[in-house]
Amino acid sequence: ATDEKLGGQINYTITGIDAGAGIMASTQTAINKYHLNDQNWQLQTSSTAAMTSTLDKAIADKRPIVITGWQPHWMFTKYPIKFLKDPKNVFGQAEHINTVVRKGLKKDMPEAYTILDRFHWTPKEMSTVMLKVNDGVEPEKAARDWIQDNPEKVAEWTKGVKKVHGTKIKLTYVAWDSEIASTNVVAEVLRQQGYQPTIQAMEIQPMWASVATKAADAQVSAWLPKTSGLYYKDYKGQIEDLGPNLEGAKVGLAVPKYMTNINSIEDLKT
Ligand code: PBE
Repeated sequence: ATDEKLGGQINYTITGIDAGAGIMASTQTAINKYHLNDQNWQLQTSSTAAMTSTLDKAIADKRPIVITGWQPHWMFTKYPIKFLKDPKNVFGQAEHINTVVRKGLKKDMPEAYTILDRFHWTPKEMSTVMLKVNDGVEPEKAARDWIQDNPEKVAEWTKGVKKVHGTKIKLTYVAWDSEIASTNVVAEVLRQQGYQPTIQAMEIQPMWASVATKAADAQVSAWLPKTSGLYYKDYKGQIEDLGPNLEGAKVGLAVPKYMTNINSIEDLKT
C-alpha cells in the first residue's frame, strides 16, 4: 500500500556490500545510534555489484531503497541518489584515502617509495578510470589510457625518479571500484618506471596484514579517518603511512532522490 511506512515497504532493510567493508561496521553503528534497531532495521550483506544491481532495479521501478553509499563511485554518476544527513556524525565528514607502505620500503626501493609518496589525485580523476572500468574496459587498459591522457599529472609523481630494471613490487588491494582504479594506475606507473608490479586483490583485513608483515610492499586503499579506522588503529605501529592520495571522499547511507521525505538517517524511523 502506498501509505505504508518506509520501513515496512522495504522490510526494514539497508542494502549493503561485503562484510569486511568499513561502511558496513559504520552502518551497524548507525543502526544502533539512531535506534533503528528498535524497529528491527537490518543491514544486508552482499557485494558492491549485488547492491548496485538491486539499486538499479529499484530505480527502474521507482521503488524506495536504502543503500550504503560512498564517493568517489560511479553510482552517484549513474543514478539520481543522495546521501542522507547524519546528525550524529556516525560516518564522519569528508574522508581521505591514504597510501600505506611496508616498513623498510624507503631504504629497499627508494624510487617506488618516492612515487608512492607523491601519488595524489582528485575524485574526478579517479572517477574517470572507474567509469571506464564500469563501461567494461579492462582495469589495466583503463589505467594505461588515463596515464596516456594525463602525462603532466603522472610527471608530478615521477619527475627526477631514476628508472629501475625489473625490480618486483607487490601491491595489495580490496576489489572495490575505487581501489581497482587507483591500484591499477599506480601499478602501471611503476611498470612504466621499470618495475615488475603484481597486484593482488584480497579481503580488507589480510590486505592490511600483508603490508604489516611485509608480504606486500604497499596499498593505496586506506579510507580514513573512519572507514578503515579500526584497521589503521590495529596496524599503525607496523606500517608506514604516506598520507592522503585522495581528498574529498565521503561515506554514508544513500537513497534515490525521489524519496523526497527521507533526507536524514533519522527519517528512516518515521
Ligand atoms: N568503501 C569503498 C570501502 C572503502 C572503499 C567505502 C566501500 C569501505 O571500507 O567501506
